[in-house]
Amino acid sequence: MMHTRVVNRAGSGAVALETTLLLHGVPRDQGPALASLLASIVREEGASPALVGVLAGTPIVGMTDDELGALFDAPAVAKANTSNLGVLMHRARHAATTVSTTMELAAAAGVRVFATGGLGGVHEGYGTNLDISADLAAFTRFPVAVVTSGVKSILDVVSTREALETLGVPVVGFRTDRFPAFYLRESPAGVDARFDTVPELAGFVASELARTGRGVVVANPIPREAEIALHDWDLWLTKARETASAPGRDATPAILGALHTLSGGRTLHANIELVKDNARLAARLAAAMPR
Ligand code: PSU
Ligand code: MN
Repeated sequence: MMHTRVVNRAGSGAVALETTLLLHGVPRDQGPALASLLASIVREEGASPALVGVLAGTPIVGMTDDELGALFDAPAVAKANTSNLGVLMHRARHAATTVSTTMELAAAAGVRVFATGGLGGVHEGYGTNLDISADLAAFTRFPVAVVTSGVKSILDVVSTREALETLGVPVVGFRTDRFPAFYLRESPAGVDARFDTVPELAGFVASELARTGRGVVVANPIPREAEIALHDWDLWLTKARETASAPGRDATPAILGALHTLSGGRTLHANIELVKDNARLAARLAAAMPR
């Protein structure tokens, strides 16, 4: 039973957007501009953007520019997944929402479509501890379609795909048969089904959300012209793993940050291009969804 009360400013045909990507995924000074860019892309496609975050303990679906500004002005903004969201609300803290909590709050507001960059997942087990993102389990609980460029290539992509299968999460590809890996268009893993048109995708997503009350992964590969070459990627990832390591919730932001520096901004450019493309597809999906 769900009782999360949210300030709900979502319009019809809303597309949820997350705040962790903006506050912890790109350099701080680029977050506000990226937020307005994503919002304008969503509007261009005839849908309405709903930025999700937590302001002084209050979850908001459809943050205003001022509310987002307050998050950017705050000295430290926690990263909320489904495990710590309740405590952050209870303590009246600011928080940025990840995929799992953006899904949770979007579902509470009746928003069915959400655009992100890449899902969290199963981290590489290179001699360290088990680390599996709360993003995966969120799909078993919240009826939201998440448009994503697959899972971040910093993860064990094939194991993450297997974990989604174990959890019974439908993974569909938009114009692809392969499960994408964020900076890379393809991975060795596949999808459950391929959809080539937005109306067909919208028809499936609407009926699947209603049928199961659970989420759907809509995998949308990074645009070809923004893809990172495999050779560069391997080199940067090896170096990033040597320089950046952080425990728990800090792991993903630390390694993304290191990659952006090591690659001279090329991974950041790719990240922004894939998020823009996901916002565009999510908006087209939301606009085409039957009620
Ligand atoms: N997509 C991006 N950049 C990001 C994220 C997604 O392009 O920073 C965030 C999402 O909020 C996702 C989180 O939920 O990374 C995963 O964090 P973790 O591995 O700690 O679960
Ligand atoms: Mn983790």
